[in-house]
Formats: sequence, C-alpha cells, structure tokens
Amino acid sequence: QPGKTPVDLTNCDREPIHLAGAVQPSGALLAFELGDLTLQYMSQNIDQWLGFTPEVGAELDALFAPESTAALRRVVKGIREVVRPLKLRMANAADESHSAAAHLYRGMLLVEFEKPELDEPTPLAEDLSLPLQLTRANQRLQRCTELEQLYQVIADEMRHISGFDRVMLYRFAEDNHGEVIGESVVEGIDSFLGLHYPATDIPEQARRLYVLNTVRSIGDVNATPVPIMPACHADARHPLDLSLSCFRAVSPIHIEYLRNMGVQASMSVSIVIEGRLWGLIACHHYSAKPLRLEERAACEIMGLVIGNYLSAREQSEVNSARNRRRKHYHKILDLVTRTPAIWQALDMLGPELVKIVQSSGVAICSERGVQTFGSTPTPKGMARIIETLNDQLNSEDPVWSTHSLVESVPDYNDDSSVKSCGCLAVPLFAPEANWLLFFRDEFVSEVSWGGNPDKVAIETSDGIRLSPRLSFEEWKVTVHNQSRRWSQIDREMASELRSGLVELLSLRASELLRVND
Ligand code: BLA
Repeated sequence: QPGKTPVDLTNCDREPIHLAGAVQPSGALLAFELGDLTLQYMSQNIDQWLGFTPEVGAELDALFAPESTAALRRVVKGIREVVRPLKLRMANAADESHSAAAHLYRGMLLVEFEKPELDEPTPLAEDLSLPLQLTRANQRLQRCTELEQLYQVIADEMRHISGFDRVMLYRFAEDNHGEVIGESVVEGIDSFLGLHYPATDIPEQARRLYVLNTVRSIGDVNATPVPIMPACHADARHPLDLSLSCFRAVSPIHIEYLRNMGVQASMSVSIVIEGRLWGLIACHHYSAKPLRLEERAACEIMGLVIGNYLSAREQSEVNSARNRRRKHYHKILDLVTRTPAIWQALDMLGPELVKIVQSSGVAICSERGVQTFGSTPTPKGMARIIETLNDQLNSEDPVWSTHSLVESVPDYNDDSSVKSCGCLAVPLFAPEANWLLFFRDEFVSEVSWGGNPDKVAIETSDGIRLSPRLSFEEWKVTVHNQSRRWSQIDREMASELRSGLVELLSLRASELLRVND
C-alpha cells in the first residue's frame, strides 16, 4: 500500500497498547467523567453484570446503591491514582454485590467488575487464607541468605500463591534483553531456567507501562476481547487511556506470541527497583486462568515485597564488593606516594590495579610512551584505542568502557593469541600520565536463547505484517570477541581512583615546582 509505513521491529514499540479500546471478557468496565460523574464509556458486555445497558450520560448516583456511590465518591476525592478493590451494589439490585476495582486516571473514574463466578474463591493450597499465605511467603523470603536461593524461593512462593503451571523470575539486562534466573514448574514440563530472550519480545512501551501498572493478567488467549462503546481505541476521536485497567485487552501480537509458545493464560508482575523495571515474575498456565481481583491484589503486594528483598540483597553484595576493593585503592595511592613517578612503579602497582577493577592487564599512557602490566593489546591495537579515546572524550562521564573493542574501536584488530576484548579507560591528563587503561581478555561464552534471536519475528502472508517467531526451542550461540562486562562497581572504583590519582599527581607536581623555585 502506498504511503503506509512498513512494519518492522522498531515500530512494534509504537503500538499504543494502553489504548486497546476493549477489555478481556472476564471483566467489564464503566468510565465516568470526573467533572460531573456521568457515564462516558462502557464495555459491551456490561449488561451481564447490570442486567441492562445504561445510557451514555447516566449519573453515577443513579446507577449505584447509595453506599456504593459513597465509596466511589471517596475514590474520586483520593489524590493518589491507585486501583482500589471494592464490593459494589447497583441501585436496581440492592441484594447482589459485585467484586470490583476503581481508579482515577487522566480525568476519568474507571470502575471494573469481575465475573461473579470468579468471585467464588478457588480452594487455596493447604487451605491457608490469602493473608496467611502472604505471611508464610514472607517468612521464607526473609530466611534466604544467598541471592541464588532467593531467586528460587521467589519462584516457588509465587507459584504457591498464584497456582500457575510455570512461574519464572525474569531479569532485564542493560540492553533490555532478559534471562530466566529462577523458575518453579509443575512436574513434567520443560524448564526455561537459564534461557535468554531478546529485548524486542517485550517492547519499550510495554516495559514503560509495566512500571505504572504492575500486574497483567491474560485469562485466556482464545477469548474474544469485548469492545468498549462508544469506540475509544487509538484511532477513535477520543481514545480512553486504559493504562491502569485490570482487564485491558491484550496486544494481538502478544496473544500470538503466547499461542506460539503453547500457553493459554499468563500473568506478569513487575519488579520495580528505584523506578526502573528490574524484571518480571512471568507466569504461564496451560489452560484458561483468569485472575480474581483479590489474587491480583496479593500478587501486587508480592511484587513490591520481592522488589525490596532483591534490592536489599543486591545492595549488600555491592557494599561488600566495594569494601573489598577499597583496600586496593588505599594501597595504590600509598604506593604512588612512595615512588618518584607513576610509570616507574607499574611493576608494584600492577598487581593492585588489576584487582581494583578486576582486569587481566593495565597500561599507563604518558608523553613518554606506554607502560604495560599483565595481558594487554598489541602496540598497534593500543594506538587505535588511544586515538578513539581522544576523539570520544566526554567530560560528563569521563570513564569509558567497552566489552567489545572490535565493535567500539574502528579498525581495531588484535591478532595476539590471548585477545584483549574489553577496555575500561580512565582519563587522568595529570602531570605524569594521560590515560590509565584496564583490559580484559576474551571470554568465550555460550548463550542459550529461547528461540533464534535473529528471528524474533517473521513476516506473514498478508505481506508486511510481523508475527512473533514460531519456535522457542533452545538456540545456542557461542559469543566470541567479547570480554566479561564491566559492572557498575568496576566503573565506580575506576572513577574514585581517577579522582584520587589526579589529586595526588597534581599536588606532587606543584610541590616539585615549589622546591625548584
Ligand atoms: C508483552 N512479552 C510481553 C509480556 C511478556 C513478554 C512477559 C508481558 C505480558 C504477559 O504477562 O504475558 C515476553 N513472556 C515473555 C518472555 C517470556 C515470557 C520473553 O514468558 C520468556 C519465557 N512480542 C514479540 C514481538 C513483538 C511483541 C516480535 O515477540 C512486537 C512486534 C510484542 N509483547 C509484545 C507486546 C506486549 C508484549 C506489544 C504487550 C502486551 C500487552 O500488555 O498488551
């Protein structure tokens, strides 16, 4: 079609999933304008709950029984935009109440109802009530002393509470691809533990939305979505923002993805740490499984609690790593103080330097040339690196790093037998040295992907439409020409070392000047 933007993986990011204009059939929705609390939108299945279809413009007070109207008005007065679980009764059916949830978003009050049959609690594991199950899960999480153990207990406890067939702890890497780092499954199905998935499997707008709305439930991939009337999808005149909705219909591309995986229902709970989507608890079920609003609330709380446990554990590991490395920092500065010039001290400094940022070798570049310790690139390679560094010098974030010199340095070529593939560069531009460079040798690794990552999508017969890949069979890729990645703590220590050295070397130079005066 002329004029139509071709579909590719980058505009996958642009599907306005929050403007789906429809709900999943296990729920129904009413949306009221905040000003006068009149009805603006309703899902076409609302008569199944109310026994009739209300008119657009109907007033809140006329639809609900008095105490329910009062409860909804309290939601309207609330300043925070949170989803609130409620029991609501309609004006015309005073003896029947519905499990519902209400929230405010973008000038609208959204009221959502869950199917009455769902309201019947399913027998819970070990007959513990939901609050008791939450307490038990917390006690088990609290007892974990190691990170790996914590990952496993998170998956186990979430499976216990949610009853899904498969529960995975999925962590995002820096480049937004993800890895299954913890898993709990019913007996007899394959494990996905350790598999990696490309960033495009969960596009950017979805990741952004999942920071705001932390629980998504897809009750049945075969259920037909129910449109909201009047039309309010992305192309309608007045789209309705369903960002915080509990029953929002799901992107058809993702429905296809789950079908290709053989999954019939899914749930994912966001793990948000310091405002960033750290990962998801991703759950699969091999038959339909709508989530009750009460279970949804429990999973939301678990997401918060798990985020806190993970961040506390990670922080304590970072702190002890930092303390261990600081010892080398002090030793280095001490050694530099006791030598007349830094380049003469590399034999002594080298062993400490490689420990502070965990590298295979170091180089000091000054006007007199390059001194090296340990495993470093060939002189030709080193020259290309320094040229690139001088070009890319950035005063805001002076520490530069790469885990793939071949990718980051034009015409870089290291033909030595042990290849240096990673470099972390610290600009000093101090009297005795311009650059302090840390190197890491090649680390040949094997990454197991859930399906071929180069085929994240396939073209379908209707021309340019994209579909998720059909096969999720394990796909092993051997990675060459890369070192282990530099961590936040590596960069942090390098940056501290930079400040310390620059200060020390400048001080020494000014003292020398004074003496010579
Ligand atoms: C959403 N993709 C998602 C979600 C997950 C994944 C967890 C959140 C919704 C949910 O809970 O089901 C991906 N699910 C995974 C992964 C595993 C898993 C990696 O179980 C690993 C075991 N998806 C594609 C392509 C596109 C795409 C090519 O593969 C786009 C062209 C889109 N994924 C896509 C979209 C959503 C999504 C649009 C948002 C769905 C929604 O919230 O409406």
